[in-house]
Order: sequence, then structure tokens, then C-alpha cells
Amino acid sequence: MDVVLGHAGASSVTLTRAGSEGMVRTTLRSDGSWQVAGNPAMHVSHLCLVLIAAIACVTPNPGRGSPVKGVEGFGQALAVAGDVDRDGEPDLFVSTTKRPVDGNAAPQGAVSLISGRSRRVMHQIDPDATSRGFGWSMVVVPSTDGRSHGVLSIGAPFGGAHGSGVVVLAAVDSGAEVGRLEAERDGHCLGHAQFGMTLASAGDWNGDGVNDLVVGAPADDQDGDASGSVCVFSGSDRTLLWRKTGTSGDRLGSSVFGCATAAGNGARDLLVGAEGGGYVVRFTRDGRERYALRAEADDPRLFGSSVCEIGDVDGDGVRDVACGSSFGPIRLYSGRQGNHLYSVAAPYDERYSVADFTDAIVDVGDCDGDQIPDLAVGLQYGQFLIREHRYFGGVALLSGKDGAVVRSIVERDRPNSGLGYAIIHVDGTSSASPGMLVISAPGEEYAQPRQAVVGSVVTASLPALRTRALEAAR
Ligand SMILES: [Ca+2]
Ligand SMILES: [Ca+2]
Ligand SMILES: [Ca+2]
Ligand SMILES: [Ca+2]
Repeated sequence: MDVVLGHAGASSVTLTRAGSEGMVRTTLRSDGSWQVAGNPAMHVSHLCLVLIAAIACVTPNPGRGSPVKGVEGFGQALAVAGDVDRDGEPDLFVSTTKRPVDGNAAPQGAVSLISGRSRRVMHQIDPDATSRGFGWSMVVVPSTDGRSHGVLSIGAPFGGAHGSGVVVLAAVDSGAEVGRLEAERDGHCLGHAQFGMTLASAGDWNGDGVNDLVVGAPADDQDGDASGSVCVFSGSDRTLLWRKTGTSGDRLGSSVFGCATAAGNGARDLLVGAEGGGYVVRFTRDGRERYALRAEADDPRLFGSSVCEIGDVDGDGVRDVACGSSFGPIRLYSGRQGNHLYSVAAPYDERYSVADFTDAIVDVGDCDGDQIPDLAVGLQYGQFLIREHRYFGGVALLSGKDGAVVRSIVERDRPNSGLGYAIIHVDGTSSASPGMLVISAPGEEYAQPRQAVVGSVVTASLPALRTRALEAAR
């Protein structure tokens, strides 16, 4: 039976809205997993009840600040596909992923390719019987020959025979599986490695003319408990090109980012975060460590949970680096030598108990007209009431010059949507256009009491941040 989480049939309505179309049937299994499939007779209230029951059954609450990220729902991960349907606008991959209860949970999730213009679902990729956590992460590794749009890599970090993780490789254009990487066989991982928790495109790491893939396995036990590891695999024959492990507790590979530009010598670099050890390392293409970034000594918590190369904010001709720390400040560093430029705390708002950044950080180019590139980040405000924790997601545009908030949106009327969990930037059609953001709201996992919030995805124009739902109309 087809799993159609996040949309039904040819439309791309989310689960909350699918019921009003009368198009879905939800099946709750004894192991807590659930499926949705087409059925015109289904009624919305029944769907919602089953969803509430299913989510209550299958979602453990790991506590605030847990290094295991994510919530069930549409919009767990996002990726730009290129213009697959040739209608002049880039198309988007959106994954729907639910956290497995334990190592025995059935695989859940799906990946949809959605047309950027018509918002139609062009194809869908479903997990096989072992791909637990399917869609947790995604990246498109672009082709270099121009004959296709490349390969979509889909992380299933609890998948495989031993639950240590697999990465499914699928053709962007058709969705057909073209290969897979396994934690033990290909990544030489030990234990429940979470292989595929993070993914990035490495550019052409080995110089053979084909772009290569970076896979993070932050819970790999190869060099001690949760030392973590990061691998680079050849895009041409899937062989392991390079591998690095952390030391016990580091969780190396918590975040990975393939730099677009060099730090001075023409080679493309790789940024790898280790949120357990509280550091980020920049590796050169030959595997050397160019420099390591560390948070201030008094607060290393989860530093390196996210990392992103951003525009050149200090004007030295080399793109710079932003590091996140799950609920802590965002820190900016010179890309050339790794010296700290400045840190940004989440903007305070007296209406809420806490203000935090999510792990989403993206380069957006210059949005405020000062010729200095800016960045977009996910926001989260918390309200702690008696027996109730509510969160309000949002997105902020931060000035690259000094981190000041240029513009922000907060979902005050839709608590616990999780808006800002994942953000990608889609380039504008001309150099004068700053493009748009695609922002996911897969649901807030820390909301109490637990709610059946399922995901949605919006696009937001830059620099105005005017949002529009990616899903079909209600
Ligand atoms: Ca298109
Ligand atoms: Ca290569
Ligand atoms: Ca710079
Ligand atoms: Ca600017």
C-alpha cells in the first residue's frame, strides 16, 4: 500500500487538510506505526482521532535540548531539486518523517517532489521495509554533465538490518532508486551510528569530474561511545573516499556543510560539527584540518549542532561561517582563518518566557541593501503555562554586518507549528532578485500537552518575508 504522508493522490495537501478533501484512509498498526492511503469515504474527524492516537503512541519525549532532533510531520527536511518540470521555477523535495518508537518500529515517511510553480506533486519516493527514519535528512548532489538534475540522497538514520542507518540514493528526475549506502558495510560504523542523520554535497572531492556525497554518523561508536564520524563517498562508484572519527562523546557529524568556495587556494572545504565535543572543524579537500572553531569555554553546550557557510560579511574576499548551538546563540567566524567575528542571541520578546534559535541557518545574500550578505535563521519562542508548554515558531533575517534583526515573522496565531525548523534559500531568477525562502513547520515536539500538529511548508519572498503555503488550497 502506498504511504502518502503529507499529501493525497496528485494534490499536495497536508494531513490536517487532506480530510476535508475526503481522500485519505489512515491505518494505525499495533506497533504504533500508521499509514495513510486514498479512500474517498474517509471522514475528517476520524482521521484526526487516529492521528492523535498514533502520534501519542509513537512519539517519545526526549526532553528539551536532546541531541536527537526532529518531529513527525511534513517538512522534516527540504531540498532544492532544480527545475525538473522545466516550467522556469525550481522544484522542491519535501520529506515527511516520523521518529521510530524503537529499533523495531516500521519504516515511516516519504519524500515528495513538488513543482515550485504549480505546487503539484511530481513524484514520490517511499521507504522500503528497513528504511527507518526515512527522510530525516536530504541533499541533492548535482550532476556535472547537464544531462540530469543529479542524485537525491535521503537519510534513514535508524534504518538497515541493525538500525544503524542507511542512505538511499534516488534519481532527482524520476525518483528511481539508484543505490544505497549502509552504515556498517560502507561507512565502517559501530553501534547505532545514526548514519545519514546529516548529509551534504562535497563538490568534487576527489577531482574525477563527478560530485561527491558527505554522510554524517554522529552516534558512531568507532572511536568510543558516540565519537561520531563523517564520510565522503564517491558520486561515480559510491566508494569511500575519506573518513574521520571523533573521540568519545564528540558526536562528530552532528552537522555537515560542503563549502561553495575555497579559503584561498581553490580547493573546496568541508565544515563538520561535533555538538557533543562543542566544536566545528573545517577540513580541506585533502582531508587536512584547516582550523577548529570552539564556543566560549563557559558555554560549549551543543555548539556545532548546525553549521553553514554564509556570504563574506567581513569583506576580506572569503565567505564566512555561522555556527549554531540548539537553543544557544549563533556565532559568526571568519571563513579565512576561523577567528570569531561576533555572536547573536535570539531577539528577546517580553510576551514569551524564552527566545531561542533553531538549527536552521541559511545564506540569503544581501536583503537590506548595505552590500553585505545577510542570513536567515529559525526562531522559537516558548510560553510556559501551568500544565502547558506552547511554542511559537518563526524566521528572522539577520544583518550580516552586525547580526541585527532586519525583519522577522512569528506564528503567533499557530502555536506549536514548529515554523522555522528547516529553511532553504532558493536563488532568484535574476541577480537583482534575492529569491525566496522555503520554510518548514513539521510540528513542535516539546509542546505539552502533546498535540496532533502535523506539518506544513511555506514559501517566503525576500526580503519582505510574505509567506504562501506550499500545499494545495484548503
Ligand atoms: Ca519547475
Ligand atoms: Ca568526485
Ligand atoms: Ca570573509
Ligand atoms: Ca546586508
